[in-house]
Amino acid sequence: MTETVHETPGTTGRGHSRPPTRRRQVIPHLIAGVLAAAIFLGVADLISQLFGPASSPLVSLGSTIITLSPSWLQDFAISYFGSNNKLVLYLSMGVVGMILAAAIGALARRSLRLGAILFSAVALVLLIVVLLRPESSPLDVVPTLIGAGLGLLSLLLLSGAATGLTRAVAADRVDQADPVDRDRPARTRRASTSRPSTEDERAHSRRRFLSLAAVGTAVAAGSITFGRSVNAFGVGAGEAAARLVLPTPAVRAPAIPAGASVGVDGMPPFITPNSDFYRIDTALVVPELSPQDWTLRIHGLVEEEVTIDMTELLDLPLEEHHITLACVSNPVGGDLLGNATWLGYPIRELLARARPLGEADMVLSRSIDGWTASTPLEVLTDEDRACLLAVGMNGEPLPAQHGYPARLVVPGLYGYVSATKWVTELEVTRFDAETAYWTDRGWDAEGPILVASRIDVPRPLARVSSGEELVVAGSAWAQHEGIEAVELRLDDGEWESVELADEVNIDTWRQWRHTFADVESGRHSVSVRAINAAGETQTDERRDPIPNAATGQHRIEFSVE
Ligand SMILES: Nc1nc2c(c(=O)[nH]1)N[C@H]1C(S)=C(S)[C@@H](COP(=O)(O)O)O[C@H]1N2
Ligand SMILES: [Mo]
Repeated sequence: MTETVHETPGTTGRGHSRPPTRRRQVIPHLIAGVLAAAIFLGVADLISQLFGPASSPLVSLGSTIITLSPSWLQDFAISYFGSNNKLVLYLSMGVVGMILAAAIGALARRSLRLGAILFSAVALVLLIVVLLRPESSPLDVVPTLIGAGLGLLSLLLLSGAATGLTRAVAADRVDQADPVDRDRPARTRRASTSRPSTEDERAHSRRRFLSLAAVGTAVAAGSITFGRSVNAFGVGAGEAAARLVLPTPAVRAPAIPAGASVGVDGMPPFITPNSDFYRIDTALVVPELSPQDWTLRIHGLVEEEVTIDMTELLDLPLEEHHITLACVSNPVGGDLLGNATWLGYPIRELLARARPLGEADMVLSRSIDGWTASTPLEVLTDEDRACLLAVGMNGEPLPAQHGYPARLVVPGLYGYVSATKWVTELEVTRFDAETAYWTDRGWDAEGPILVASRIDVPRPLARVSSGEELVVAGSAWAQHEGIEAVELRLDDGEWESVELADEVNIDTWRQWRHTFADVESGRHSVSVRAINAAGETQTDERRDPIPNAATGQHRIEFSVE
């Protein structure tokens, strides 16, 4: 690789001569850059499975982006992409990464050394990102080093082959079709004054580039497919089930009565299956915590520090409760909430063992990956509230994404201030002494759930046949307060009270339905509002989720034809 690419014909700055050709000539170099980057990140992501999650440059970069993102961006990602927000993050990283890699490939065409230096600089930045992760250890640089080495080698090989390819093609074209180019300085004429390449030589350089690119594509695709990042999306519920055997509950939750569902097609089931349960957290890779290694430490403003392990926890009289979890970032009409039967031990009992001091007013729960939530002590010690240290969800051990092996579930508070997954620590403290992850990013420190409701049927913009009855159905929730009534309004008409499904308890959502007879043909809208057991009506004032939940009434449009 002695000649740099700008010395070859057809690539010097004659803007008018053959732009389409020049553009085509750059393509193999763009491919070289993208493949080299894909091999780098893919191989590192694959090897990272032998080390901790932070050892994958993709994971560490993604986690760093999440930590450094301004609050509005995180809020936007959660509200608009919901449980898919991590997929969107990876895809955006992929697009930006590809553009950067293609640019490095294009530069490597001008100067292979420059390309290699830029590639190494990016690798160095990623090494630093890996090292700066709180959960990484020095050994975690190994996958990035190996990946970067292979990526750099690929860049050199592929760029070299791409140069060979474009030179062979260009040399012919210059000699045969572009006499004007002959008056360029001698240095750049070298290739054009040489004899035209033979058909054989051209075929050879094409084969060389294509076979290298094919091998590169296979390595990149294979390592990405079996790498850590892709597999992090596939962690299922079944896997955890095999690793922990739940005891029989000492207190069973009452069976769900048939009347808890309104029985309308298109309504979500009253109990959300684990596989459909929304997932929101800052963990790009689900923390892996084995039940044998798990402990929960209760400390801080307590008379006695308490630590409990999984064997002890499973020996305690566990209780089952139906509780609907909700995310503060849920937009009006959104689906960032789910209802499950949780199995766990009352947190109040564990706190009673530690005996909080009189000045304490908050519990800062912390997960294995350092995320924190601030929950009022008063809520956690409430005799009438099933605040759980949960190990089971709908009859199974917690799925990995939902906090395996143990998490908190608190009726009546949004998840961000209470539902710590992979929980390992409860620090008894004060609101004026410490703040939690989202509080530091502008969200309310306490986060009680507001009364809310949603129309599930018909879907927005549905077409309903005239002559049939119009059935409208949905969900309403005001956890730990209870739903008193739900009202609907067709177009700008009067609010009408609708039929409620049976109340299972005040901690779960409640389904409702209504039938409108004789709705005229044409476009219509229907709005919903709920009233909680304290008599508060869901406001129609629209407000963003930050700092303590979106407000406004869900309204959908549909047409009768
Ligand atoms: N460790 C940890 N726990 C967490 C979070 C998190 O980012 N990290 N997010 C919280 C938020 S914002 C919500 S809404 C709930 C969601 O729980 P789920 O993913 O099981 O539905 O988990 C909470 N627990
Ligand atoms: Mo949330």
